Amino acid sequence: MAVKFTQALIMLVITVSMFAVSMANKDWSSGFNYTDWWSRFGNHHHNKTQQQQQPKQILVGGSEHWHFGYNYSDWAIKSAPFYLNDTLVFKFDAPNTSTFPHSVYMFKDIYSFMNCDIKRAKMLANPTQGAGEGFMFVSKKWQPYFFGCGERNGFHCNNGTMKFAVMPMLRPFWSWP
Ligand SMILES: *[C@@H]1O[C@H](CO)[C@@H](O)[C@H](O)[C@H]1NC(C)=O
Ligand SMILES: *[C@@H]1O[C@H](CO)[C@@H](O)[C@H](O)[C@H]1NC(C)=O
Ligand SMILES: *[C@@H]1O[C@H](CO)[C@@H](O)[C@H](O)[C@H]1NC(C)=O
Ligand SMILES: *[C@@H]1O[C@H](CO)[C@@H](O)[C@H](O)[C@H]1NC(C)=O
Ligand SMILES: *[C@@H]1O[C@H](CO)[C@@H](O)[C@H](O)[C@H]1NC(C)=O
Ligand SMILES: *[C@@H]1O[C@H](CO)[C@@H](O)[C@H](O)[C@H]1NC(C)=O
Ligand SMILES: [Cu+2]
Repeated sequence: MAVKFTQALIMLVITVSMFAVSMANKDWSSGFNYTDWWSRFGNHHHNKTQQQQQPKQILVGGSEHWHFGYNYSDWAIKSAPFYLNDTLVFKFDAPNTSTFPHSVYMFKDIYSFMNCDIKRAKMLANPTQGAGEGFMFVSKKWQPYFFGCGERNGFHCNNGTMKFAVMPMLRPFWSWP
């Protein structure tokens, strides 16, 4: 009985110390060191962390690019959060005899977005501007953005799920340059 208890205790100590070693190897464990933690405000440490916080380029739809029938609202929810100054990249091939044209519009408000009311939207990219590197849009303002395809007078937007909204967030304050 006592022997088993000692064995169990030794196992526990070994397990805990292994855990402690693996904790020590992780960068985030330094978060418990308050001296270190405060220095994050000072901008001279944690270069790696700061690099991860730089604005990013986000390919709309991922490998799906920008096409009819992919659920971009779903994609946007799964790809959140988006941050200020992040770049959204819309890629769509220039139309030819076998492919349909697409475009990028920005709706003025949530109502025109919900109804895919192209008349109350501004064209950002015409059907040829998604070729090559794609069309790039930088979300510079802290406001919701409503995107949709403008082709077929809103049909791609309404029936092809080619629409999504993003609300860029402010970056965590300790990562400001
Ligand atoms: C806490 O972090 C500071 C700065 O990185 C370091 O100088 C100090 O030795 C650390 N203290 C402990 C207890 O690890
Ligand atoms: C941050 O890291 C990059 C490369 O990883 C390096 O070029 C740069 O000098 C570093 N900046 C600071 C302030 O350490
Ligand atoms: C697209 O995805 C959203 C969010 O997941 C969902 O609410 C919506 O019903 C989907 N639309 C279609 C047409 O499947
Ligand atoms: C976004 O970029 C602009 C100009 O490039 C800059 O003035 C602004 O401070 C940036 N905002 C954020 C939150 O990074
Ligand atoms: C039309 O464009 C698509 C996508 O770029 C390409 O795969 C296809 O071969 C093109 N078709 C014609 C007839 O040019
Ligand atoms: C396409 O969208 C319109 C407008 O929202 C709607 O009335 C129509 O039923 C939709 N058609 C299909 C096939 O989803
Ligand atoms: Cu389209």
